Amino acid sequence: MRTNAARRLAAWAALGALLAGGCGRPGGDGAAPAGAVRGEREFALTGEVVSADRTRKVLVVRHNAVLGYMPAMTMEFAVSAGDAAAASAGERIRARLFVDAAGNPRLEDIWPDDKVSLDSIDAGSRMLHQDTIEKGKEAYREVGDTVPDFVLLDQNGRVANSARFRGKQVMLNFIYSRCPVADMCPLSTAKMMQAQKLAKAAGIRDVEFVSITLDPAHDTPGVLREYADERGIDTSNFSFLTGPESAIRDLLTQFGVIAEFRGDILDHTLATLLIDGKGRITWRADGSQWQPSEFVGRMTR
Ligand SMILES: [Cu+2]
Repeated sequence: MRTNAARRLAAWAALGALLAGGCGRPGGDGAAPAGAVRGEREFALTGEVVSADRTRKVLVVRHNAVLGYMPAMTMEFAVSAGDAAAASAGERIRARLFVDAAGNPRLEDIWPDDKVSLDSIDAGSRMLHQDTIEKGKEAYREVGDTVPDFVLLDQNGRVANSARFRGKQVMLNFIYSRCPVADMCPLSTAKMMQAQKLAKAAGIRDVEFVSITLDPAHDTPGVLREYADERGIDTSNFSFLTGPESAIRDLLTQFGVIAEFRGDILDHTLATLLIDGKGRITWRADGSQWQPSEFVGRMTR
Protein backbone atom coordinates (compact mmCIF):
# COMPACT_ATOMS: atom_id res chain seq x y z
CA MET A 1 0.00 0.00 0.00
CA ARG A 2 2.75 2.36 0.98
CA THR A 3 4.78 1.70 -2.11
CA ASN A 4 1.64 2.14 -4.11
CA ALA A 5 0.88 5.53 -2.60
CA ALA A 6 4.49 6.61 -2.93
CA ARG A 7 4.52 5.62 -6.56
CA ARG A 8 1.35 7.52 -7.29
CA LEU A 9 2.81 10.55 -5.60
CA ALA A 10 5.97 10.21 -7.68
CA ALA A 11 3.87 9.86 -10.78
CA TRP A 12 1.92 13.00 -9.99
CA ALA A 13 5.14 14.86 -9.25
CA ALA A 14 6.46 13.79 -12.63
CA LEU A 15 3.23 14.98 -14.19
CA GLY A 16 3.64 18.33 -12.47
CA ALA A 17 7.14 18.66 -13.91
CA LEU A 18 5.73 17.72 -17.25
CA LEU A 19 3.05 20.38 -17.15
CA ALA A 20 5.75 22.99 -17.01
CA GLY A 21 7.29 21.67 -20.23
CA GLY A 22 4.12 20.41 -21.80
CA CYS A 23 3.79 17.37 -24.01
CA GLY A 24 1.80 18.95 -26.80
CA ARG A 25 -0.57 17.46 -29.29
CA PRO A 26 0.21 19.01 -32.65
CA GLY A 27 -2.77 19.99 -34.71
CA GLY A 28 -2.31 23.66 -35.31
CA ASP A 29 -1.30 25.28 -38.59
CA GLY A 30 1.37 23.43 -40.49
CA ALA A 31 0.91 20.15 -38.63
CA ALA A 32 0.06 16.97 -40.52
CA PRO A 33 -3.62 17.13 -41.36
CA ALA A 34 -5.88 14.76 -39.48
CA GLY A 35 -9.54 15.14 -40.26
CA ALA A 36 -11.30 17.48 -42.61
CA VAL A 37 -9.61 20.50 -44.09
CA ARG A 38 -11.42 23.51 -45.49
CA GLY A 39 -13.89 22.72 -48.25
CA GLU A 40 -13.92 18.98 -47.58
CA ARG A 41 -16.94 16.88 -46.87
CA GLU A 42 -16.85 13.96 -44.46
CA PHE A 43 -18.77 10.67 -44.51
CA ALA A 44 -18.70 7.35 -42.68
CA LEU A 45 -17.60 4.42 -44.84
CA THR A 46 -17.58 0.66 -44.35
CA GLY A 47 -16.41 -1.97 -46.80
CA GLU A 48 -13.92 -4.64 -47.70
CA VAL A 49 -10.34 -4.12 -48.89
CA VAL A 50 -9.89 -5.59 -52.36
CA SER A 51 -6.24 -4.62 -52.74
CA ALA A 52 -3.62 -2.26 -51.34
CA ASP A 53 -0.92 -0.43 -53.27
CA ARG A 54 1.85 0.72 -50.95
CA THR A 55 3.77 2.60 -53.66
CA ARG A 56 0.82 4.71 -54.78
CA LYS A 57 -0.67 4.81 -51.27
CA VAL A 58 -4.15 3.73 -52.35
CA LEU A 59 -6.66 1.10 -51.30
CA VAL A 60 -9.23 -0.44 -53.59
CA VAL A 61 -12.32 -0.92 -51.43
CA ARG A 62 -15.62 -2.63 -52.18
CA HIS A 63 -17.64 -0.25 -50.07
CA ASN A 64 -21.21 -0.15 -48.88
CA ALA A 65 -23.52 2.73 -49.79
CA VAL A 66 -22.27 6.01 -48.36
CA LEU A 67 -25.29 7.78 -46.98
CA GLY A 68 -25.84 11.08 -48.78
CA TYR A 69 -22.95 10.62 -51.20
CA MET A 70 -22.76 7.45 -53.34
CA PRO A 71 -24.14 3.94 -53.78
CA ALA A 72 -22.16 0.77 -53.02
CA MET A 73 -19.29 0.18 -55.47
CA THR A 74 -15.66 -0.85 -55.79
CA MET A 75 -13.25 2.06 -56.12
CA GLU A 76 -9.87 3.49 -55.19
CA PHE A 77 -9.16 5.74 -52.20
CA ALA A 78 -6.05 7.67 -51.22
CA VAL A 79 -4.72 6.61 -47.79
CA SER A 80 -1.65 7.22 -45.64
CA ALA A 81 1.52 5.16 -46.12
CA GLY A 82 0.78 3.37 -42.85
CA ASP A 83 -2.77 2.49 -43.84
CA ALA A 84 -1.60 1.21 -47.24
CA ALA A 85 1.05 -0.93 -45.52
CA ALA A 86 -1.25 -2.27 -42.79
CA ALA A 87 -4.18 -3.17 -45.06
CA SER A 88 -4.70 -6.68 -46.37
CA ALA A 89 -7.03 -7.97 -49.07
CA GLY A 90 -10.29 -9.35 -47.74
CA GLU A 91 -10.16 -7.28 -44.56
CA ARG A 92 -13.38 -5.54 -43.51
CA ILE A 93 -12.85 -1.91 -42.49
CA ARG A 94 -14.65 1.16 -41.28
CA ALA A 95 -13.20 4.60 -41.92
CA ARG A 96 -13.87 8.30 -42.29
CA LEU A 97 -14.20 9.33 -45.92
CA PHE A 98 -13.11 12.85 -46.83
CA VAL A 99 -13.92 14.28 -50.26
CA ASP A 100 -12.16 17.46 -51.32
CA ALA A 101 -13.64 20.23 -53.46
CA ALA A 102 -12.35 18.50 -56.63
CA GLY A 103 -14.08 15.25 -55.63
CA ASN A 104 -10.93 13.34 -54.62
CA PRO A 105 -11.78 10.74 -51.97
CA ARG A 106 -9.44 9.96 -49.06
CA LEU A 107 -9.82 7.54 -46.14
CA GLU A 108 -8.60 8.24 -42.64
CA ASP A 109 -9.17 6.68 -39.25
CA ILE A 110 -9.26 3.17 -40.70
CA TRP A 111 -10.17 0.41 -38.22
CA PRO A 112 -10.82 -3.31 -38.69
CA ASP A 113 -14.54 -3.98 -38.82
CA ASP A 114 -14.98 -7.76 -38.95
CA LYS A 115 -17.31 -9.28 -36.40
CA VAL A 116 -14.85 -11.87 -35.07
CA SER A 117 -12.20 -9.25 -34.24
CA LEU A 118 -14.72 -6.77 -32.83
CA ASP A 119 -16.37 -9.43 -30.66
CA SER A 120 -13.11 -10.68 -29.18
CA ILE A 121 -11.86 -7.13 -28.52
CA ASP A 122 -15.17 -6.24 -26.94
CA ALA A 123 -15.18 -9.35 -24.74
CA GLY A 124 -11.56 -8.71 -23.73
CA SER A 125 -12.30 -5.09 -22.87
CA ARG A 126 -15.30 -6.04 -20.75
CA MET A 127 -13.28 -8.61 -18.80
CA LEU A 128 -10.46 -6.15 -18.31
CA HIS A 129 -12.88 -3.49 -17.10
CA GLN A 130 -14.55 -5.89 -14.68
CA ASP A 131 -11.14 -6.89 -13.34
CA THR A 132 -10.16 -3.22 -12.91
CA ILE A 133 -13.38 -2.42 -11.08
CA GLU A 134 -13.20 -5.52 -8.87
CA LYS A 135 -9.64 -4.69 -7.83
CA GLY A 136 -10.63 -1.08 -7.16
CA LYS A 137 -7.88 0.69 -5.25
CA GLU A 138 -5.72 -2.45 -5.51
CA ALA A 139 -5.80 -2.38 -9.32
CA TYR A 140 -2.25 -1.04 -9.57
CA ARG A 141 0.09 -3.92 -10.51
CA GLU A 142 3.39 -3.81 -8.62
CA VAL A 143 6.62 -5.65 -9.28
CA GLY A 144 5.83 -9.30 -8.43
CA ASP A 145 2.19 -8.97 -9.50
CA THR A 146 0.69 -10.56 -12.60
CA VAL A 147 -0.31 -8.29 -15.46
CA PRO A 148 -3.96 -8.18 -16.58
CA ASP A 149 -5.17 -9.94 -19.73
CA PHE A 150 -6.06 -7.74 -22.67
CA VAL A 151 -7.26 -7.98 -26.26
CA LEU A 152 -6.09 -5.13 -28.51
CA LEU A 153 -5.07 -4.58 -32.15
CA ASP A 154 -1.51 -4.48 -33.46
CA GLN A 155 0.04 -2.19 -36.10
CA ASN A 156 -1.29 -4.46 -38.84
CA GLY A 157 -4.86 -4.38 -37.55
CA ARG A 158 -4.62 -7.95 -36.24
CA VAL A 159 -6.08 -8.93 -32.91
CA ALA A 160 -3.35 -9.02 -30.25
CA ASN A 161 -4.45 -11.12 -27.31
CA SER A 162 -2.16 -10.99 -24.25
CA ALA A 163 -2.12 -14.81 -24.47
CA ARG A 164 0.07 -14.32 -27.56
CA PHE A 165 2.86 -13.17 -25.24
CA ARG A 166 2.56 -15.84 -22.56
CA GLY A 167 5.64 -18.02 -22.26
CA LYS A 168 7.74 -15.12 -23.49
CA GLN A 169 9.28 -12.29 -21.56
CA VAL A 170 7.86 -8.93 -22.52
CA MET A 171 9.30 -5.45 -22.31
CA LEU A 172 6.34 -3.08 -22.34
CA ASN A 173 5.76 0.65 -22.35
CA PHE A 174 3.16 3.28 -23.29
CA ILE A 175 3.69 5.97 -25.92
CA TYR A 176 1.69 7.96 -28.44
CA SER A 177 2.67 8.64 -32.03
CA ARG A 178 2.22 12.42 -32.02
CA CYS A 179 4.27 13.06 -28.87
CA PRO A 180 6.39 16.09 -29.76
CA VAL A 181 8.59 16.08 -26.65
CA ALA A 182 11.93 14.58 -27.70
CA ASP A 183 12.85 13.17 -24.30
CA MET A 184 9.45 11.58 -23.66
CA CYS A 185 7.87 9.12 -26.15
CA PRO A 186 10.44 9.53 -28.96
CA LEU A 187 13.26 8.79 -26.52
CA SER A 188 11.35 5.84 -25.02
CA THR A 189 10.87 4.34 -28.46
CA ALA A 190 14.55 4.83 -29.31
CA LYS A 191 15.48 3.06 -26.05
CA MET A 192 13.08 0.19 -26.73
CA MET A 193 14.70 -0.23 -30.15
CA GLN A 194 18.12 -0.22 -28.53
CA ALA A 195 17.00 -2.84 -25.99
CA GLN A 196 15.67 -4.96 -28.86
CA LYS A 197 19.06 -4.79 -30.60
CA LEU A 198 20.99 -5.50 -27.39
CA ALA A 199 18.77 -8.48 -26.58
CA LYS A 200 19.28 -9.89 -30.05
CA ALA A 201 23.05 -9.41 -29.84
CA ALA A 202 23.05 -11.13 -26.43
CA GLY A 203 21.28 -14.13 -27.92
CA ILE A 204 18.15 -13.63 -25.80
CA ARG A 205 15.28 -15.40 -27.48
CA ASP A 206 11.62 -15.49 -26.55
CA VAL A 207 11.44 -11.78 -25.84
CA GLU A 208 8.73 -9.47 -27.15
CA PHE A 209 8.66 -5.69 -27.15
CA VAL A 210 5.27 -4.04 -26.80
CA SER A 211 4.30 -0.35 -26.96
CA ILE A 212 0.69 0.49 -26.14
CA THR A 213 -0.69 3.84 -27.31
CA LEU A 214 -1.84 6.50 -24.85
CA ASP A 215 -3.95 8.09 -27.61
CA PRO A 216 -6.17 5.41 -29.17
CA ALA A 217 -8.54 7.99 -30.69
CA HIS A 218 -5.77 9.03 -33.07
CA ASP A 219 -3.41 6.05 -33.08
CA THR A 220 -5.14 3.60 -35.42
CA PRO A 221 -3.28 0.44 -36.51
CA GLY A 222 -2.21 2.28 -39.69
CA VAL A 223 -0.87 5.28 -37.75
CA LEU A 224 1.15 2.93 -35.54
CA ARG A 225 2.37 1.00 -38.59
CA GLU A 226 3.63 4.27 -40.06
CA TYR A 227 5.27 5.17 -36.74
CA ALA A 228 7.15 1.85 -36.79
CA ASP A 229 8.02 1.99 -40.51
CA GLU A 230 9.31 5.56 -40.34
CA ARG A 231 11.77 4.48 -37.64
CA GLY A 232 12.78 1.31 -39.44
CA ILE A 233 11.62 -0.79 -36.50
CA ASP A 234 11.96 -4.57 -36.79
CA THR A 235 8.39 -5.61 -35.93
CA SER A 236 9.14 -9.35 -35.87
CA ASN A 237 9.11 -9.11 -32.06
CA PHE A 238 8.09 -5.48 -31.49
CA SER A 239 4.34 -4.72 -31.53
CA PHE A 240 2.49 -1.42 -31.34
CA LEU A 241 -0.97 -1.85 -29.84
CA THR A 242 -4.14 0.19 -29.84
CA GLY A 243 -7.79 -0.50 -29.10
CA PRO A 244 -10.90 0.77 -27.37
CA GLU A 245 -10.47 3.85 -25.19
CA SER A 246 -11.88 1.96 -22.17
CA ALA A 247 -9.35 -0.87 -22.50
CA ILE A 248 -6.47 1.60 -22.73
CA ARG A 249 -7.83 3.48 -19.68
CA ASP A 250 -8.02 0.26 -17.66
CA LEU A 251 -4.48 -0.74 -18.67
CA LEU A 252 -3.18 2.71 -17.66
CA THR A 253 -4.87 2.30 -14.27
CA GLN A 254 -3.44 -1.18 -13.76
CA PHE A 255 0.04 -0.17 -14.94
CA GLY A 256 0.05 3.09 -12.98
CA VAL A 257 0.47 5.46 -15.91
CA ILE A 258 -1.27 8.83 -16.00
CA ALA A 259 -2.40 10.32 -19.30
CA GLU A 260 -4.78 13.24 -19.45
CA PHE A 261 -5.71 15.49 -22.35
CA ARG A 262 -5.94 19.13 -21.36
CA GLY A 263 -7.29 20.71 -24.49
CA ASP A 264 -4.80 19.76 -27.16
CA ILE A 265 -2.09 18.75 -24.73
CA LEU A 266 -1.65 15.15 -23.58
CA ASP A 267 0.06 15.22 -20.22
CA HIS A 268 1.44 11.84 -19.36
CA THR A 269 3.89 9.89 -17.27
CA LEU A 270 6.08 7.07 -18.57
CA ALA A 271 6.57 3.55 -17.30
CA THR A 272 8.59 0.71 -18.79
CA LEU A 273 8.09 -2.82 -17.48
CA LEU A 274 9.71 -6.20 -17.81
CA ILE A 275 7.27 -9.11 -17.56
CA ASP A 276 8.30 -12.76 -17.32
CA GLY A 277 6.87 -15.72 -19.23
CA LYS A 278 4.28 -16.29 -16.51
CA GLY A 279 2.99 -12.75 -16.83
CA ARG A 280 4.66 -11.46 -13.66
CA ILE A 281 6.20 -7.98 -13.55
CA THR A 282 9.88 -8.43 -12.69
CA TRP A 283 11.15 -4.88 -13.15
CA ARG A 284 9.79 -1.42 -13.68
CA ALA A 285 11.33 1.95 -14.52
CA ASP A 286 9.39 5.20 -14.29
CA GLY A 287 10.27 8.19 -16.45
CA SER A 288 12.64 8.08 -19.41
CA GLN A 289 16.03 8.01 -17.71
CA TRP A 290 16.40 4.20 -17.65
CA GLN A 291 19.06 2.40 -19.64
CA PRO A 292 18.26 -0.32 -22.21
CA SER A 293 21.10 -2.42 -20.75
CA GLU A 294 19.37 -2.44 -17.30
CA PHE A 295 16.42 -4.21 -18.89
CA VAL A 296 18.39 -6.52 -21.12
CA GLY A 297 20.57 -7.49 -18.14
CA ARG A 298 17.44 -8.61 -16.31
CA MET A 299 16.10 -10.70 -19.15
CA THR A 300 16.59 -14.45 -18.83
CA ARG A 301 18.22 -16.23 -21.74
CU1 LIG B 1 4.95 11.74 -24.84
